[in-house]
Amino acid sequence: MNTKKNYLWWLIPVAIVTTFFALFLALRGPDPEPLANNNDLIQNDNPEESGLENETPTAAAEEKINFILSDLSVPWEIIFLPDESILVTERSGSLIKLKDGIQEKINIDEVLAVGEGGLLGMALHPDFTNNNYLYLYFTNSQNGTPTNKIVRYQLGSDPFSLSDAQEIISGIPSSNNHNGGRIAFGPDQKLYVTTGDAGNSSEAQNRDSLAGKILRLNDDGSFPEDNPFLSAVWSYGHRNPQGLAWDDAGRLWAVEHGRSGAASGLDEINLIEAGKNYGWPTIEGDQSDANMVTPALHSGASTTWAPASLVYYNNHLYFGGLRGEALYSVAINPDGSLDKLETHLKNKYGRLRIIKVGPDNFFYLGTSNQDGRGRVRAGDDKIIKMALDAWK
Ligand SMILES: [Ca+2]
Repeated sequence: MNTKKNYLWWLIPVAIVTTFFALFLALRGPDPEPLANNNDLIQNDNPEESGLENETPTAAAEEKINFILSDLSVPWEIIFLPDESILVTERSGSLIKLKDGIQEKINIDEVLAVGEGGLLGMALHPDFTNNNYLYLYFTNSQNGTPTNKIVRYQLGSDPFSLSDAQEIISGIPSSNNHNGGRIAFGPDQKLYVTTGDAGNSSEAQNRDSLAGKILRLNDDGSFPEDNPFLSAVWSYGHRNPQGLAWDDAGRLWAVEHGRSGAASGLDEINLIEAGKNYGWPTIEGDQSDANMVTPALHSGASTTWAPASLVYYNNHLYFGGLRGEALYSVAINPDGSLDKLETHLKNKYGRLRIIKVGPDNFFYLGTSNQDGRGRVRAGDDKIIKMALDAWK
């Protein structure tokens, strides 16, 4: 009898603690929103720290999404440095570095940001680890005329700096619209460059003009001897290509904006081969010509993707759509043809310009809602880091 009584006495403090704990839980309310649902400037960039690696495939997709940068002005390109920092260009002329949650910024005074021009593409030299060469494509004023050029810099990390500016190519026609601007080193270690027709469509057919082309350069800006026309031109007849990617078979793919304005649509994905004519402005859509290449895939006359980037990953091409406000993907068939186009994240983040796959196997997307054509959302523009299956 005594033993039982002692036991009950011992239970009283336990009951009090339990009651207080229950009251505490009730008063505290639900758990705070996960990181992915707010737009704080810097969020947890590390999948281990953010717990992403512990998520099962059935976990809410939102938890696989982090906004790693926000309040940007038209981010145009993202690249990943060997030291795990991330560089972002803003069209207005700044280069941003993000490392361990810390942002640093360089303003490039020479940049002339008008219309679709400004600081656009960016690439690392294939031997960046040894030479620290960073290539930037931007619009500037040459004797009062807006012109696009590529400048190679030595990138310093401590302090974050650009030095030893070396002009690689200049005189690429610019105008309010159609400035091209994507640059990338290919598997052949050559620098490929997309240029727009700068609003003068006939120049795309003029092989002596740098407008409406895909160019191929040596790393110092000279043209390789095996280019098809003894010039920088690799392919021509382009309207405004803005995405370049190589697949595992070494084939070069490019996306370009089709006709715009009242008659929109007819955006293109092309398989790019040396010396070929991609038709603008002579043929569009399914039209053909003996000496011109019809696109591997196009959007049709009534749909506009406004494809603004391109990346190859796991046998698929992915590209961001501005007016389409979506991320698009298409599988490459074994015969090299393209499968059916798929649309993801439609209207979720607005206009999507950049898509990249990081060395961490996450997608990095950049919005473009501050470019004067979109509906600006809280925190725009943003860089969104996303697990590869986040939208599924
Ligand atoms: Ca074409």
